[in-house]
Amino acid sequence: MPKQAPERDPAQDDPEVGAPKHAAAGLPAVGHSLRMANEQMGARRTVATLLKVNQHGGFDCPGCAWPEPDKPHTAEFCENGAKAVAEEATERRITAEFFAAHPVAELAERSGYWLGQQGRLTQPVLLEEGATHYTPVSWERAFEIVAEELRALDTPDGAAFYTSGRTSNEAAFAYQLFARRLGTNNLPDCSNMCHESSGSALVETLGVGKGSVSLKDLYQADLIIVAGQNPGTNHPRMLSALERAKRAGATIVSVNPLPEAGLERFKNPQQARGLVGHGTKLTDLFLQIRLGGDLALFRALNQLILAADAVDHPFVAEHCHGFEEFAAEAKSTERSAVLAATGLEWSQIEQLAELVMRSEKVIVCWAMGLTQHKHAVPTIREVVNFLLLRGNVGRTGAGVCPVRGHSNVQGDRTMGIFERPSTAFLDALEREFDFAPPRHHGFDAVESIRAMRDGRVKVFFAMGGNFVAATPDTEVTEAAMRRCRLTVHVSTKLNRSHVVTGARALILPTLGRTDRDRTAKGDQFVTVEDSMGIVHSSQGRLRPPAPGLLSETAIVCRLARATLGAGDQVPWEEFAADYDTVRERIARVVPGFTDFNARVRVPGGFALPHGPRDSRTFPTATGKANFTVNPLTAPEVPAGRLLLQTLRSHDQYNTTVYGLDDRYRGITGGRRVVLVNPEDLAELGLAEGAFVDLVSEWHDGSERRAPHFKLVGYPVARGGAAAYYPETNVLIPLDSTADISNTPTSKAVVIRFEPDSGQ
Ligand SMILES: Nc1nc2c(c(=O)[nH]1)N[C@H]1C(S)=C(S)[C@@H](COP(=O)(O)OP(=O)(O)OC[C@H]3O[C@@H](n4cnc5c(=O)[nH]c(N)nc54)[C@H](O)[C@@H]3O)O[C@H]1N2
Ligand SMILES: Nc1nc2c(c(=O)[nH]1)N[C@H]1C(S)=C(S)[C@@H](COP(=O)(O)OP(=O)(O)OC[C@H]3O[C@@H](n4cnc5c(=O)[nH]c(N)nc54)[C@H](O)[C@@H]3O)O[C@H]1N2
Ligand SMILES: [Mo]
Repeated sequence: MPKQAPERDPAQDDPEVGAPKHAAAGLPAVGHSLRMANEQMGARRTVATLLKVNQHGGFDCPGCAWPEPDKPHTAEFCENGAKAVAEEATERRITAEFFAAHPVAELAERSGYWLGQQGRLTQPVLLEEGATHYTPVSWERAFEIVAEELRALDTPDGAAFYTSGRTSNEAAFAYQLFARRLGTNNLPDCSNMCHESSGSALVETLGVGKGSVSLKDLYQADLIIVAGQNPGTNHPRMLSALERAKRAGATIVSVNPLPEAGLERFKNPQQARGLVGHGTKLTDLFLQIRLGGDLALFRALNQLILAADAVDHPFVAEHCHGFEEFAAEAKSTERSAVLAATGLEWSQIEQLAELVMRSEKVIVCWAMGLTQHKHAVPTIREVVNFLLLRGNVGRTGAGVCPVRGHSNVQGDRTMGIFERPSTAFLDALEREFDFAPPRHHGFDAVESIRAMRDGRVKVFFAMGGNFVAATPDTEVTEAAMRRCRLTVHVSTKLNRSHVVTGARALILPTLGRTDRDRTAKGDQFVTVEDSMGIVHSSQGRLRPPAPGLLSETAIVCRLARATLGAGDQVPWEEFAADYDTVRERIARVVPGFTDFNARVRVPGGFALPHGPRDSRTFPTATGKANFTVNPLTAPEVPAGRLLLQTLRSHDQYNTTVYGLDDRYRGITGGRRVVLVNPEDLAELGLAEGAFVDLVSEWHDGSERRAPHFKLVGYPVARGGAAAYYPETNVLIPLDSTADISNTPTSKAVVIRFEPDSGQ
């Protein structure tokens, strides 16, 4: 039997600190995942569900976007995938009685962990203006209310339509079409806080904002550099791929301010030797870089490659643009600036440069450690320079590998969830559906918050996610949300964003990945695109948590009909009943999806075309791969201050907290910890174990405070600190964003410590 949700709300947690681990997965991971799954789902459902994860004909794991191998293992899931599944397939339910018993004001006092533990949402609920409680509402009435509020707007740009990256291709396509039929490109998404910097840098330099490698490339690489990523926790199945690459002879380098257990050693839970042995040593060279030092590191590598004339001249001559300007800048790189920015020894950088020059085929993988900095876009552009120099793009075993987060975040963007859609995409939409889509750009996530704060956006609609907990400057964001006329959340589980509401609010419960989706036309499946551009199907088999629950696609289509009227030319009813009809339209609008319905039915799916990878064609402004000039910058931190990065613990999925432990880092029973190098603590005259407030400082003189964090001495690179998100989002100023991509600088906030205010 599944366990009941906890009564107590452990909001004021009391973390304990033990020794960090040096290997990831293995038997403890298996035990841990099964225990959590069992608590939420009970034994029978656990077995039935976990065996269907990532299998051909099964459902796509709602965890991360790491691709599935051609021949999946019987249990192609990982500890954290199992937790993501258990979170969704839980047997716990939120019913009308729950909302009757808990006023919204009380729910707003609860922790996100407690809200998430209450179970699956089972019926639409409405918070009327001035009301204290959510009460049940019919689907028809719910759609009417949204339609009423949308029609009452002076301009369609008074609404914002957010998407979190779990939404299927079919739902995403229908959703963006609805927003554009209405007349707005206000389609912010979680990507704005995530890999937007990667997209910005890659589109400019290579012409495609996606990774250029497949799993096969990883298996064949000579050298894999993993920079700014913690796969042991966030992409555990990537460790199997790294292990396989390693066995085939690859060298692995990790670049990180933290020694992350998963990158040190891996005990593959799918193999006997992984369960009982010492596991495979993964990292050959660990560069413990300072926060934000990566641009300097790659600049220095490029300088060394140029100095040794180890450049792939034929590739550069034939396929690249801007080499001379880039080379002149790179050659001028000052060693002292590199050492200050990276905190590394020059000999370590030389060692990596030698590895690079000995390797035919090089891949760079990265995630949030690179994308969430002020200079994230130039940093990633410099990574591209680095790969182009030696012809490491469009060659087997080589390329760029931005590792995506949410399981369909890449697909959502392919489907047009973007506030700055391309002209080609809008033209195709116009041709297919015979209307004039809005051409002016919409708001991204940060701009949407500003617009809500200033009263320009009055209706906020979210397709999944947890907007107020995932975005920066929590107090500002929550106040902005409260200024809305109407806030609507399509969700599987209760979260913070549902209890920080506009004048009116709706929660619309929906089916998740694991649930059976049956319409009048029979069982439906959806499709997703993984981090490597493979599109495949996903079909849940579990009985939905309640009768009458609608899929995301059905919700969008019914809302569109209610808002746009029966005369609208888009066949919304047909879309909602038969997803093949949505896929037919996608095939005609989105490049690479020809014959979509047939090809996606082939087990394993199909790969989307990728010019740079497939044929070294670069659809950029110059028609070539662009070298770029990226002046060397690094974060500036005043004396007595540290640079804080906000990251994930092992027991969370973004804003969803599964538990209060961070096993690999040796933290148990709490989340309000801040990891600091013991030498920095000594210099600041602070003791490990003491409680402090974190106070962030911003250019305009404003300060933000996160009270009551336990100081943990930890081997982080000097000058930096690390603490978990979302507790620390309150510290990140709304205007502190990356140049060009406008991504919040979640990995770079200047802080100081003050005595615990005990709040
Ligand atoms: N279990 C689980 N899986 C997840 C998620 C989850 O929350 N839980 N989230 C999903 C999502 S949406 C995403 S985007 C991904 C996130 O995956 P990650 O990017 O791995 O997530 P973070 O915890 O933010 O870790 C950032 C890593 O970068 C390092 N880092 C920070 N700053 C720097 C820097 O300046 N330079 C370098 N070189 N390294 C740096 C940190 O020490 C840390 O190891 O994971 C996805 N998968
Ligand atoms: N400080 C700081 N802030 C960050 C980050 C950071 O590293 N540091 N990382 C950023 C990143 S990389 C990301 S991607 C964002 C994440 O931002 P979001 O995507 O907005 O947040 P999640 O926590 O992933 O959303 C979880 C919620 O999604 C809902 N949900 C789950 N499954 C489904 C489903 O199938 N359908 C629907 N409709 N709803 C579902 C549940 O209600 C759950 O509570 O946060 C960003 N914020
Ligand atoms: Mo993400």
